[in-house]
Amino acid sequence: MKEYNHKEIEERWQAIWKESNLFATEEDKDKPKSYVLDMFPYPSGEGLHVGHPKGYIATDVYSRYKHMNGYNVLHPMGWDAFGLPAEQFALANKVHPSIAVAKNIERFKKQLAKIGFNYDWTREINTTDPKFYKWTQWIFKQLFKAGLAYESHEPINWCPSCKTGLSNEDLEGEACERCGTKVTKKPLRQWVLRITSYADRMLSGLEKLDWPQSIKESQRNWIGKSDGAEIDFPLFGVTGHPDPMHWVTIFTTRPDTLFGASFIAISAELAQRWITIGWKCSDEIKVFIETLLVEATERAASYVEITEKKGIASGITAENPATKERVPVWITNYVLSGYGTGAVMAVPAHDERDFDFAKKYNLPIKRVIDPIIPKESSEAAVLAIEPYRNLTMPWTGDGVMIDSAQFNGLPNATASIEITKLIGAKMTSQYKLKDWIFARQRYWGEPFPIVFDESHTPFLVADSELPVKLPTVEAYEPTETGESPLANITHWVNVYGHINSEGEFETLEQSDLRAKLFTRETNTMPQWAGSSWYYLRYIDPENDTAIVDKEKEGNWSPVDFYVGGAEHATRHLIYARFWHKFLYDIGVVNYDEPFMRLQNVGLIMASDGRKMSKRYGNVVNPDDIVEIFGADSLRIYEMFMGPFDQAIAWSTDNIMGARRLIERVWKLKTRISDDALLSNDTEILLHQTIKKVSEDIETFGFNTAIAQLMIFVNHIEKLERIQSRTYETLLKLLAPFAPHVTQELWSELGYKSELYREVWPKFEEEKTVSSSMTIAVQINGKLRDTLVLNRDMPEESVHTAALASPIIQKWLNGAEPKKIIYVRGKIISIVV
Ligand code: ANZ
Repeated sequence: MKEYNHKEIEERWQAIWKESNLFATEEDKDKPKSYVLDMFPYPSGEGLHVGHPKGYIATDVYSRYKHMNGYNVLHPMGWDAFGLPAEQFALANKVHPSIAVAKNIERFKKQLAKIGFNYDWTREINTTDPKFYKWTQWIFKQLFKAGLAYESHEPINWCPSCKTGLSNEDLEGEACERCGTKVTKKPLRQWVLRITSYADRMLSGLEKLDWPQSIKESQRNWIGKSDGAEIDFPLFGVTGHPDPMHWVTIFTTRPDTLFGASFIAISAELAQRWITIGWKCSDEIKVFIETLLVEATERAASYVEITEKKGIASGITAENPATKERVPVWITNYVLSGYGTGAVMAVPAHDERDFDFAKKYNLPIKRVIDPIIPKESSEAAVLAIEPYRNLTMPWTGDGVMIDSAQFNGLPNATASIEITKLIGAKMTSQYKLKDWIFARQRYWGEPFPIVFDESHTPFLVADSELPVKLPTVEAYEPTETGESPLANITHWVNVYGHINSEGEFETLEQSDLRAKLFTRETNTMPQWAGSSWYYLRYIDPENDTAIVDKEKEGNWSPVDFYVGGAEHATRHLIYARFWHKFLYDIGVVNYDEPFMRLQNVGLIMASDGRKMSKRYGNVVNPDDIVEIFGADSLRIYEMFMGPFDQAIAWSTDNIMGARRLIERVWKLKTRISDDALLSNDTEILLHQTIKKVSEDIETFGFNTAIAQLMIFVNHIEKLERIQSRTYETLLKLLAPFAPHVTQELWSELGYKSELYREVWPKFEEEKTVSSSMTIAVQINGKLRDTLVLNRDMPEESVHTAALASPIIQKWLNGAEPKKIIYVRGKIISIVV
């Protein structure tokens, strides 16, 4: 028998498949579709390690399975190649980023090719290709036209090491997510996208998505919606002329505590604004406000929390709309200016921050909610409530209303609604989500389709001039100042042109009488831009007139199954959903969510338990594994390692297990025969195996699918002859996992066809359950024999069968049974 030579087999079939274009996407109108997508990689200079392909193998198995089940499959691949990592690699290696990227892509592709993926490479995309980023720029234009892109000069996160501004999503705590440097705040001119306009729809849209709960929860927390009310408190004693302010609006999530509000706390920024509109306060207050503002800036720059709450009474009072009582307005450092209205009704009895502040400045603390003590509570439980009752601690939980006029006795949740109604407060929501800082002061990104006139008014560049290409330059180091390196490239920055009838910029010859000087926007887009819509481009990668043809989009979208790292829970997956919803609103796409089902890939750790990284010298290169063990072994091993979404350490030893499974299947081919009979138990196990493998691939339970295949191989290995149909079914079931060796064996059986185009085996539910039962036979309490009988056999026949057994007859030795007890389906006990 020929030896299993993985190298020869894999290289040969890969060449055949490439030549015959086997994996070209089919668009057969009569078939259902399955769009299976990997999070596309950033082609790093380090190449792939064995952890990278885990997700790709999974989508490959899944999409092959779908194909064999009669689906049109779209399974594409591309490159997310803009951004800091590529630029830093290029700087370190003194090559231009475009050259580095091209090289790295070539290397990645070679590595991927060896693993035998069914990618349709004719649809490959690259975010740095001008033909691609033309459409990224086009989307920015639509956002701008819709009023969703605006310029801002607010202080933003600045990484002193990467020398660029960053969005909140780019931080890990207070540090730059890329390099770990603590970020500072720096005022910079920025483009910002109004992602907050989509906050509500991004929340409600989560409901219909088949995503891991943990990812949905991360998104909910990131969006951070708080429902509450805005309540106006009329102001008194505001000095200044003409009357500067008549009321202050506070945001609260707890209208139920209104009767317990004992002062109003406002931010220094709001106090400052009051001064600007005419409030005449004392110099002491002015100085205090100044101090708070300076401290706030310092804190923001170094990301420290407030250590000590501080405040000053403003001399103004505010009237509680429910009680008509007047309470003092304090200017404090603990109310944030960027959240809610920058003003709070302080309820020290029920809020910790207000409590601390009230204690420090001796302000009244008024309880309005009493904790509920269940009747049968222990003495200890009753005692535990004491500190809340005697005002040594704030009670922040639920309870029953007290000292709140007509609301007394109500549960506080009910009171919340009733009190809001009573005073006619406006129900509103606040979000933690901030608008998306959408500009980077770096070279390697998409240029903006924006020019400015001499008064710094921005104009969109006309579609006919897209893409605005990134100029090829020698030096592209970032600057200290926060100015993009593009700013120094004067021949690119300065452009002559005019504003056409549509209000957009078009270039003209300098000599043209209509031509005026404009300057290009020199920031570039963040690395998340291209990945926010790339999946649409695979559907129609060559389209020159639209980002995607809407009918084609309708045929393939949404992505049915998206697989990638859990670290994208809030960044990429928030941004892409935002853009997609916007594209839906402007009629570019047919459905308002991009990714219906999402699955996280668990990391493959190095055998030392750490992350695989060149830094630690613990990287395993898939090329080596493919060389020694074969791609099919690598594929089976990675799918068998453990539950798909869990992090598991690599073990080169364990790959032998996968290899052995293949070798055993390989050897079985000598035992197949056309006229071998299919025994009952083999048939049952076969149907069970088809069922289990199918269901497990659907649910990404690959490890248990392979375990089932192993059980099946164990079983048929014991047979002298294997029915060829059975062996063929085994090959089909194994094909998505080990496409090369199964194809080889398939063709050795004489088939000219591709297994990829074969029909996935079907199981019959009735045949997955055994029709027999195993009965233990005891004589006087001792096990003497076991019988395999038909499951439906009546009790009498079971008796007869037991007594007829030669072994039992021997043990009975002619004795007459006194009693026979039968426990259905289990045991028959004979007493003599
Ligand atoms: C009265 C009150 C009573 C409150 C009570 C809480 C408990 P989340 O859930 O994070 O949205 N708040 C409102 N704006 C603020 C600001 N700019 N800076 C600091 N605190 C602010 O928190 C909402 C609550 O935080 C609001 O509800 C308000 O205090 C405070 F027993 O109003 B509450």
